[in-house]
Amino acid sequence: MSDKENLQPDSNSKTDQLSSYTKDSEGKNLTTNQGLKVNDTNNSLKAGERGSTLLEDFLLREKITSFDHERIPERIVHARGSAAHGHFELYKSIEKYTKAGLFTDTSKKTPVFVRFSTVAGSKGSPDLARDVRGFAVKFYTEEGTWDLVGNNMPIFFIQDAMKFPDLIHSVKPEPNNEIPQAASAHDTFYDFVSHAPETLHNHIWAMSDRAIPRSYRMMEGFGIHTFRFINKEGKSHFVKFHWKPVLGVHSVTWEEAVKINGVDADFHRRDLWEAIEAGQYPEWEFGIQVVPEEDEHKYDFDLLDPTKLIPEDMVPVEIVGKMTLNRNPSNFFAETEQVAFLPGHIIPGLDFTNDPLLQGRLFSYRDTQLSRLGSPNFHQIPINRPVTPAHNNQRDGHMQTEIPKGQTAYFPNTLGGGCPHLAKMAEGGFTSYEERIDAKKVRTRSESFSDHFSQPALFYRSLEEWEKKHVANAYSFELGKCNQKHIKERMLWLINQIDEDLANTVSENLGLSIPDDIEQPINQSIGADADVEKFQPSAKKVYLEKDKSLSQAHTKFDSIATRQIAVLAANGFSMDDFKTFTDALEDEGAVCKIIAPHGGTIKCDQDMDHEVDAAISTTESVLFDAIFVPGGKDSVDKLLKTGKYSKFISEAFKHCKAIAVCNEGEELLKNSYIKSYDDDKAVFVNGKPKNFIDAIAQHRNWDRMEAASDIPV
Ligand code: HDE
Repeated sequence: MSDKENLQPDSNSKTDQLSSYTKDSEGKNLTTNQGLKVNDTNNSLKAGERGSTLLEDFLLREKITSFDHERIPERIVHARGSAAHGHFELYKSIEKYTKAGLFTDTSKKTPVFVRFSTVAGSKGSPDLARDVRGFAVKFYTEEGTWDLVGNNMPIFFIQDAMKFPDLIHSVKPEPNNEIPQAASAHDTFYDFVSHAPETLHNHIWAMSDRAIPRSYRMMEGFGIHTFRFINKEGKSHFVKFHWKPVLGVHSVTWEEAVKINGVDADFHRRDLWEAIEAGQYPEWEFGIQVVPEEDEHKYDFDLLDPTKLIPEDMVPVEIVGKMTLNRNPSNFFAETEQVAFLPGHIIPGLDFTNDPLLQGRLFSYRDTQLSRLGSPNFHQIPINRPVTPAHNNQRDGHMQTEIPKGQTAYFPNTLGGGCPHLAKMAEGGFTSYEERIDAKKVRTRSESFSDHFSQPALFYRSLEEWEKKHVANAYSFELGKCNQKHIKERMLWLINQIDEDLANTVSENLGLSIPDDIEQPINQSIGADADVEKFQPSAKKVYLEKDKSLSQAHTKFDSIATRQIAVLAANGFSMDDFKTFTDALEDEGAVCKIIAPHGGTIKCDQDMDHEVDAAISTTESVLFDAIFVPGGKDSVDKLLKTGKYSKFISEAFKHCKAIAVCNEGEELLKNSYIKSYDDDKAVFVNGKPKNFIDAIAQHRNWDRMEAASDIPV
């Protein structure tokens, strides 16, 4: 602990608390950990100029020992992540459902720390892997810390925590050769998936565009499990939690994802960091789906089954608040790496349900912090400290940093005045919801969990044609990467249960036929002596034709804020064109970047210098949302001489992005691989900035997808 950082204008109880732990070395001497001022940190102590190093060298030993031990185990899942600070605000009290302070007092701003992640890859893996994204939120409330540890998909792969190690072992790199990194497209994963039909729902989401978000700022978050809200009267309601991004839900294409991973493996991390640094704070609205206890058995699916969502058309999401992320961490390791999320961290007004996946998580997360952070005192690490004081009789352990005073460390006591004393419920004391239980102890799965096909089929039916095509391509890619024919055939059979057209397309791409006479896939989620027939997947049901919320075609398309626009220009570009477009784009919050043949500066036709944001050799089309080419003969002639500009613009067209060109700028379009753009609704030749802006807000012109597919870049 040392010098106080200046409090920032957006400070809150958590950032104030953190500031007392931050240190700043500006203007300070270099010292040892004991505060001894160091005169030379470049040379070790030696027996003569060319002699051996002395054991006595305590400066060398301290420096090297610290270095030798600076790594901690990476998270076993969700190792790759990025995080930010912010706050949560409540729009309206929902005290009819919950007594939690953050949901009843609209004047409160609750500090949050949010970590986004991929699941399968290691800490250094690329951001654009096809994968589920973690969406973990730590609310530092006045009643204690609440961790909502969710994902960007509303369901999970498995129904029981007992299968989690199997699922993860199958998707991680194969144990004999540690291949492939951050990829599900391999035999062991599909061996598992094809034998565990409960995975199919989350799996089809992972094959959709949701698994390759454009930005962390443009993806939804879900608590997944059904939780309980408890109100002041002690009444319980079932609840599912949702985060809806204010910028809408948008993704890149698989082909872009593959390229982005090569060009900028930190694409999502950088995007989050830069948006916050630029003051373009990411925001999500917080929504709840509430189901009264009496309706627990009303649905065609079991609310306790984490492989099922509640369609929003059946139970609408009620928006009740908003989260804003407005501060980047000061230190990646201290905050983003050491933050410890535990689904078991809840507060009065919330409780768990018997979802068997959630129940297992309540054990796993505390346990994993012990090996990751090394001590049961991980809650004392600054980022993990609650903003309310913690008092109890837990003591000692590795790296204890607190000094509890007094003679007693037990309860009840008289010697310590009975302190710390218990809290009555009226004082905010937590009590578990008194759920009635009258059951046999059994190791089994509920039969109400056996419907594995209805919801993947609902998801697929709800998609637009372009989204369906992406799903078919993803299945074809992933299974195409598998070596074992019997695994691919099993998968084809299962996909066929979801949708026949989808299975036909994939089977054609794989060059395999869909087996109709394979042995019924035995659901292996049962014990060796269980009745096999009883546990087979039940027949597909259609209780809803489509649910709009499942398709990204129905998200928000009303903003171009934070969108990255590449301005292709060289010396002599038209300042009038440039100003007309970039002023309009920047007024709407877009970020325009000049991509020139070289770094430094370029001159416009009015002889003014303009800072270049990137030389063409250092950047790629896939990093941008749209392209603008101002006119100016000299400029365009230069661009035409560099082949990469043609690739740049062709690629943007292929990926269905908006393109605007002015005057001579059209030559770039004519000299690209684009065959025809006359009728394209997102290509503008001497068009109006307003129309270009509207097209960027649409994210992509998917109508172009087929026509652009033959572009060879
Ligand atoms: Fe996790 N999960 N998980 N998980 N999970 C971890 O905890 C685990 C599950 C999720 O940014 C680990 O601190 C089990 C569902 C996120 O730090 C570990 C089961 C959901 C993060 C763990 C699940 C998640 C984790 C690894 C099945 C969405 C990253 C490191 C019973 C609702 C949090 C750690 C962060 C991390 C176990 C299933 C989301 C090993 C046993 C379902 C976002 O404890």
